[in-house]
Amino acid sequence: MQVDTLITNIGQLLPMDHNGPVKGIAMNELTVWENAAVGIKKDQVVWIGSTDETDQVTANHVIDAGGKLVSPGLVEPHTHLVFGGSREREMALKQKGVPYLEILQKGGGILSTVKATQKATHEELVDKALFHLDRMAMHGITTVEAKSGYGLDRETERKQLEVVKEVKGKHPLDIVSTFLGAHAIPPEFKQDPEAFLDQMADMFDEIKEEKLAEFVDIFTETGVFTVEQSRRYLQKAKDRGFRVKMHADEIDPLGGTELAVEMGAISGDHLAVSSDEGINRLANSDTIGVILPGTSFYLGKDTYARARKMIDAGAAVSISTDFNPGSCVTENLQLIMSIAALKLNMSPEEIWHAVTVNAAHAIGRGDEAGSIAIGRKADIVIWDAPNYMYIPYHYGVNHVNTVIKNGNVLYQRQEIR
Ligand code: IZC
Ligand code: ZN
Repeated sequence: MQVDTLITNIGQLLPMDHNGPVKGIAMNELTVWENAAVGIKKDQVVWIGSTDETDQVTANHVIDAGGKLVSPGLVEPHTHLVFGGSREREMALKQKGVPYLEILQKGGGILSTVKATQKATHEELVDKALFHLDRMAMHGITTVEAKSGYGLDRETERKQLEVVKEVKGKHPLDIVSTFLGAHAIPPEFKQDPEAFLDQMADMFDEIKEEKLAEFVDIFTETGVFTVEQSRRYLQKAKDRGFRVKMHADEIDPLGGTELAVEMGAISGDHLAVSSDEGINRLANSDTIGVILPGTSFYLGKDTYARARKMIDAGAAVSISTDFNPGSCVTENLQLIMSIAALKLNMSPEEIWHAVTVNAAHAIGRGDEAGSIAIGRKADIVIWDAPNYMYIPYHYGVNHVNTVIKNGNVLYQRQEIR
């Protein structure tokens, strides 16, 4: 067989080839092929075999993986990619013990990013998003979900969604757009959050027609939107043909996990304080639990999502950075893999399912991203690691050696000596 690129001498290959999200104890069963090789033609994987069988393949270009680990490109299912400004000045408040929701109530937090995003030009936001996407790519991510939600008015929410659309055309990573107009209550609507939600829901039709977003999301939280408000808003989104997501049970246990399941959400995200009942319902549903343990860590909390209970009960779990300027300021999903090992007690096998196949299903990309399989897009990472357990183990640094996106080398670690 003739291929464009052949990756040979792969120490461990993680194909992650599944027909759907991987649930419950199956998350702990990881298929690993040793001494493997992968052939790529144009943007697709066309051949997978043993390094000993590569005489069957003629390649224009050979990459010797040198016995390293090779995985699918990581899938990042929850980011607030497009925003103006930054919030480093709030770190001192957090150190004094001022809670996240109190900072928000006083007009800081999300609302301070909203002001900066309203002020920023389209071009500034595009440049900033491209910068963060480059950094995600360098850390092994090849597909990213991106939310709006720092506009909280029609014009700025549109601006954010249009930035995502432009960035999609400019950046090699695949980007999946989510409308999070319901991210906070703007001060002018403090007395009437329902009217604000109506205004955001009035944007659904144009967003659908112009294909500006695939998913609709809401922040269901104390001082933000109630479960009842969220139910009504998400039902409207579903009636307009959107699949829905939720920021559920991040800080206060309001029953957001139960609502995500009730609404048939593609994912319920955060779930840091889900109830037992919420976890049971999640486990018996098709909703994927996207856990963001970096936010618990970054907000200085002792409470982490009960991932063990979720997986043991049978749920499909994914993990994500939640990259945003307030509650988790990192593009490094590998760091989150370590936090998942240390604070969620997830096994390395579970963690790899969480950042590939399950993350892809959480953003409706289960058919194209998150696996290495014949006929699939060639989104592949070669890691400076001897095995899959090594990535969560050696924490806080970038282990990427090479990122291949759509069959082409997108990033390669540079030698400095
Ligand atoms: O900007 O603080 N939780 N939304 C809900 C966030 C965190 C992002 C932010
Ligand atoms: Zn979020």
